[in-house]
Amino acid sequence: MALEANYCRVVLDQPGPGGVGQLLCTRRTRLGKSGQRICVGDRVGVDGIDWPAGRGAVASLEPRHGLLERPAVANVQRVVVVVALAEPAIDPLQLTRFLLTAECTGCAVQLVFSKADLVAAREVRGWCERVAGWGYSALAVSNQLGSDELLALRQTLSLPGIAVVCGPSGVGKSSLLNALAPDLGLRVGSVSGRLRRGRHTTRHVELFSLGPRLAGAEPSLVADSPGFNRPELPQDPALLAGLFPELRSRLEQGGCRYSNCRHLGEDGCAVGVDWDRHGLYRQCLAEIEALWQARSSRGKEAGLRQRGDRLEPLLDPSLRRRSRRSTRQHDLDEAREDQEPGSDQPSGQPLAGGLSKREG
Ligand SMILES: Nc1nc2c(ncn2[C@@H]2O[C@H](COP(=O)(O)OP(=O)(O)OP(=O)(O)O)[C@@H](O)[C@H]2O)c(=O)[nH]1
Ligand SMILES: [Mg+2]
Ligand SMILES: [Zn+2]
Repeated sequence: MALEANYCRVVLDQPGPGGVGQLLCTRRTRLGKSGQRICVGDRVGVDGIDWPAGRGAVASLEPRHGLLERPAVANVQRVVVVVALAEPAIDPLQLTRFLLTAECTGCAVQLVFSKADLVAAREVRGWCERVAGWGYSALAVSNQLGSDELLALRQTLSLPGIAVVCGPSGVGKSSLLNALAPDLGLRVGSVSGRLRRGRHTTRHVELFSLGPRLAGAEPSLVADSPGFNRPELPQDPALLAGLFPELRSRLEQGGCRYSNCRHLGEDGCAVGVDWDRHGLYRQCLAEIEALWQARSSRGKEAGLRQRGDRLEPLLDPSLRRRSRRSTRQHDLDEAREDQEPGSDQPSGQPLAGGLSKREG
């Protein structure tokens, strides 16, 4: 549920002796040694439990699906991106960067405009229409006005599974959760300065349960998270277009002439340049490509080459031969083709426990 200094707060599937429902746990060192980082949202195995003291130790980590990188939350089912219509004002590039981080998980993304009470209804409508063109059906809410939109958001957050609320500091993420569940009593801070930015009031990610937990049912949990201003972009330039819903739908309808099309107005591009976020897409692509090139030229100096988001040893072409692994795969394929039809093993299912759905 939360990471607090050196402790993990773990909620139990079934209450233990004496009705203990939560444990404060340390982490077994072998978890760290095997490179396993525990995130809020992970399902873990606990041992060494001292029931009266409510203490234990996290000993194992279950495979996860859907990891949101920042804020780091595992097993995410929905990402709610919140930006304020005013105080602080919307920055379309920053909003796009948050949306891209959310899209990287492959989960459902809900965009919320907060502080609707601070701007004219016309402006609210304008933004909702604009992002509809990006492929998002946004909810415009205010913590001061009870509204159908707030109820719709409550419904989205009450679905089973984990939802994460993220966005810049000061947009009212904690205020929104307080409006939906006053019992939470989350700390809220004022905005300050010329840009009316937040002051990083929420300091860590924490999961809360919305509504009563029904026996046997998957609980609906929502994470409040600390605001930050500049989400990282994905590393691989080839992934970028697929993270813009308005491009994704056009690319699915009919592809560009070249499979490595950058969608910057090339001949035979199915997308063209006549779309609202084209300038933002171009800007993001330039940033990712520059970092990609810097990484791969640094890699080349060190005798490495970029492959996916990994660096691997660069081989002199004259020395290149088929790797042992691909040789083995080739032999396996040949053996399989020799088998009688119908005697095939079922083909490999994608493994659970990959980083994020889209990467998996
Ligand atoms: N006018 C107006 N102010 C709001 C609304 N929601 C939040 N605020 C104010 O915005 C400020 C920031 O609210 P928080 O809920 O702390 O914002 P946050 O997004 O959780 O910020 P961090 O925890 O720093 O990431 C507070 O002064 C709130 O009172 C709203 O709907 N309308
Ligand atoms: Mg907050
Ligand atoms: Zn194209």
